[in-house]
Amino acid sequence: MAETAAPVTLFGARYSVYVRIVLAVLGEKGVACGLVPVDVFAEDGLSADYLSRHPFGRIPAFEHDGFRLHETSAIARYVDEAFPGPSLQPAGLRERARMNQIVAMLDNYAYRPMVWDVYVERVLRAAEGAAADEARIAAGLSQARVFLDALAALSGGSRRLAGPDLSLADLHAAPIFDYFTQAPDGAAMLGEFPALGEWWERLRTRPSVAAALA
Ligand SMILES: N[C@@H](CCC(=O)N[C@@H](CS)C(=O)NCC(=O)O)C(=O)O
Repeated sequence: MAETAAPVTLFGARYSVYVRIVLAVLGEKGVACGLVPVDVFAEDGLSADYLSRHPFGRIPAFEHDGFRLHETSAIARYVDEAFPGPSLQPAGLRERARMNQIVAMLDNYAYRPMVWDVYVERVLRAAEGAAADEARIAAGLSQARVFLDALAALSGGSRRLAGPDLSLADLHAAPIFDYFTQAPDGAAMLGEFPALGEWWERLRTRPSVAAALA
């Protein structure tokens, strides 16, 4: 049995969507963690020590009381179950399946188009003084619309994405929506989904989320 008071360490960088998801979950459970900086985009590559924690060379990696883990959704579920406080996973079988479905949709159909195709091309490229790839933005927006249509249908205007209570689905979505809505095209598209827009306004100021996104 893991010792919940044992130190929690996260390896990664604060700009990372996936690091931010884990920070939000830790914040929600009131768990302090140390963040060891790892820059996956460093020119000299990743250290052998880091690759022993994460053989796929992504961030984050996680350690608690000697237990090492990578893959954000596994880390999030572990943190939720290892530490006290309100559960971030619905008790009902089907509600929990719905939450897991939304998390998988975020990983597979939202992260790349909403963050890399829309945010990086529209916001980051401009900050770098580089030209945006408009075709990539258009393709990303088109995939984002499919995702938002599906998400709106599944969440059905409920207070949170997977029902009335905050869950891992909301915390998994937050950094992706934060980056997406920094692009004017992204914010305008979310405006076409009023229930999701209200959900996002409620979520973004929640202390655990605001701290993770800071
Ligand atoms: N499946 C991984 C994905 C993590 C991931 O893609 N992290 C990004 C940063 S947000 C990364 O490490 N990117 C580096 C790369 O793509 O080379 C997880 O769930 O943790």
